[in-house]
Amino acid sequence: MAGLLNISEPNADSHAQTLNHQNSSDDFLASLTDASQPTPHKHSREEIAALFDLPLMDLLLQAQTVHREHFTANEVQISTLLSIKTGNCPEDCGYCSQSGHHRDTTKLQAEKRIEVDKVIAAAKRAKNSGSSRFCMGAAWKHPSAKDMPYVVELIKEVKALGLETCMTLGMLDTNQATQLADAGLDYYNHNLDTSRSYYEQVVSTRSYDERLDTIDNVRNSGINVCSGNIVGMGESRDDRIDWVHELLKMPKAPESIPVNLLVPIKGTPIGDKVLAEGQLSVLEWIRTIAVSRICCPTSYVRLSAGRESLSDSEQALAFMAGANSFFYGDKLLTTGNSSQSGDDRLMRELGLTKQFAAPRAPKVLPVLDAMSGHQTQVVLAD
Ligand code: SAM
Ligand code: DTB
Ligand code: SF4
Repeated sequence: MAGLLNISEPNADSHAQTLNHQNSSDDFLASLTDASQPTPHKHSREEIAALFDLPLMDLLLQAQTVHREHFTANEVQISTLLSIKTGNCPEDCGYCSQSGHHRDTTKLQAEKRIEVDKVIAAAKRAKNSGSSRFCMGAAWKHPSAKDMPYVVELIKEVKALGLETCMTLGMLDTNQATQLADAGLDYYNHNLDTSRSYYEQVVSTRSYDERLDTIDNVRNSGINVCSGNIVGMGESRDDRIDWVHELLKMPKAPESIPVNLLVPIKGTPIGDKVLAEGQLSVLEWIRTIAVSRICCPTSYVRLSAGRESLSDSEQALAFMAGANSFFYGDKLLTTGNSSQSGDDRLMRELGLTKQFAAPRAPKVLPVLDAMSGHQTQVVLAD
């Protein structure tokens, strides 16, 4: 039965669908968007694999159609990144320029925490350039007790500019997640990066379950979850399928899914291997975006690291695949990004418009007690 795939539909009465590559994209799409289904369709691993196997144009068509059912077409959310503490990270992530384990070979210049004023100045520039979200990243295993007042202050100050806030600071316990939520943090980025089975080829200083625990703590605190991957680290398609499946095993798919294309950094174990052996086809990254879009229809899917090396046409295909967010600004954390002027031109050529910021209110608000003249705090209900 060449060209035929069996796709089981777990939410329906055990009926199996047969998907013909040639002509049944519409039927399959209808099954994904059927309004009679009470809960969003959770794809099985077999279904995810079948999506990856589709002819590219069928996959892109489905992804773009699903995208338009849930989002305003041609509108993109844009975020600007800033590294607030760079390098000397105790973790040994094999792709990362910031790991202290690779510092002799990457020669990355480590930097201490950036002062609050400098972060605010960068956030103002991001806002003036049209970004709706400001993402702050720190090369920590986890924030220490003395880092918490600093990051809480950053969240409050950046929100006061009318920007959405995102942070990525490594592992968080429940108490830390609550503190960030109370300050009004909108998103927390914590990537699974790859499948559970490939994870040990990528990092040895922490476990996949520790990663999932932090994601749970973030979700339970009420902060939106941002969790994505890296494509092109030498993982197989099965690993990419397993990664999508992990997102669907969560109680709720992440609200934001950054799909990074590996930036191979000289001096990192994975970067050196990929530079020697060759990079994965960009089309496989585009497939991963499309499958993420179809399986997580209400999540923002973000073009993340790796855009600098891509042509306009490759990026256009990624938007066709359902991506609706990207990092804006000339720098990511330690590596370059597509230039802002180049991105403005590309958005004009593609007819894309920027989404406005919608930051959530902080849960804890400072108020002045009129009787005593002292500042106090009120905790807002959810
Ligand atoms: N230390 C925090 C952590 O690991 O969660 C936050 C910063 S870390 C740099 C954020 C993410 O950037 C990583 O999880 C990884 O997915 C991505 N990243 C880092 N280096 C990359 C590279 N060379 N190419 C592509 N993505 C990369
Ligand atoms: C994510 O998934 N990608 C961004 C953001 N989250 C923090 C980081 C990309 C980093 C790329 C390598 C660098 O600039 O160091
Ligand atoms: Fe540290 Fe994050 Fe880089 Fe891993 S990815 S080495 S945790 S900064």
